[in-house]
Amino acid sequence: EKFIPKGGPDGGDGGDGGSVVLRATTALNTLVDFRVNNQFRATHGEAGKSSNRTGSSGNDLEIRVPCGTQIYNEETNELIGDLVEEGDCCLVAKGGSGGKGNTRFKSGRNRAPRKSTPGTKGESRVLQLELNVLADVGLLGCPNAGKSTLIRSVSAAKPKVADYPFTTLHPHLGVVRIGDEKSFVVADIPGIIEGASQGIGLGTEFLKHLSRTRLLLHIVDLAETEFHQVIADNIKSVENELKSFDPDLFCKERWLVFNKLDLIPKGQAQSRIDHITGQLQWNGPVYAISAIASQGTKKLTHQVMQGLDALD
Ligand SMILES: Nc1nc2c(ncn2[C@@H]2O[C@H](COP(=O)(O)OP(=O)(O)OP(=O)(O)O)[C@@H](O)[C@H]2O)c(=O)[nH]1
Ligand SMILES: [Mg+2]
Repeated sequence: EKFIPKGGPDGGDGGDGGSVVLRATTALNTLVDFRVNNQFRATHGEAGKSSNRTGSSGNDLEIRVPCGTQIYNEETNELIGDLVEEGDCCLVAKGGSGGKGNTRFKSGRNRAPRKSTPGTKGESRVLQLELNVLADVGLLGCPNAGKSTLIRSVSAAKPKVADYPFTTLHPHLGVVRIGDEKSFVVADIPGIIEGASQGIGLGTEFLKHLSRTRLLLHIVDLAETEFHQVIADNIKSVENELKSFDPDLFCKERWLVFNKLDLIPKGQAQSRIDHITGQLQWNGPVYAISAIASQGTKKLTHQVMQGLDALD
């Protein structure tokens, strides 16, 4: 120690390195920022100082991610975090601990130890982030059934709508407001077809986005054909894809929503629906709407809100 005659060792401990933490926030809803900026490092701990002062610790680095982000260890594919709600966080790389200064090694015998131990290295990890859509209600159905048209008509979301199948390529979310106080979130996913679980069409990749919803609206184009059996079979094949993708999803509360009512000659809609549901032996809720004309959509969204409240 300087200036103190026969002063002993006075090297303080090194500070701990900062850790890297991911935290969920509702302020973000995509992971696109990580395409550009995807390497992060918390600050180092400072070296220990003289007069037995401990070096200051590094600051933790907090990275904000959207709610619904799942964090995987890229090497092992192990799920290491699942950030669902605002504020949920996950420590993904722990900072190293500071080394011990030479003061620690002072003893009766050794008054001037040269010894100190170095700090440990902080962890470094390669992660894969996946965003699972968090919605209350999922729209499900064949391509071209009118799912995107429905979400456009009941929310501010504006996914592409077009007169050809597989228009929607990515899930979209829309917030449906009921009165001033209530709302729910709907997810529009790409249509699925028979064989999707074997990779036909866009596959079932998107069905996983429905796994956390509480209610599924199965949208059906009632005007696709006059043949009830064909429509019933299409509904069945969507059900089969659901079942083979995930039996839990199949058991989830699901309502049938017949769409494109505006294209059905007056007075025929109910008997068509009765035939189809009869063929399916369907006992669940049934709605008939025209997404494009916003006919029946208000009733549907109000019932959905009530249904969600009841499921809570
Ligand atoms: N007449 C009529 N046409 C509709 C109605 N709803 C949707 N359509 C039309 O049906 C076509 C397909 O609608 P989309 O909303 O893109 O269907 P989708 O289910 O999202 O289709 P994918 O994204 O391919 O799965 C478009 O041409 C829509 O304008 C409706 O209520 N009445
Ligand atoms: Mg669509």
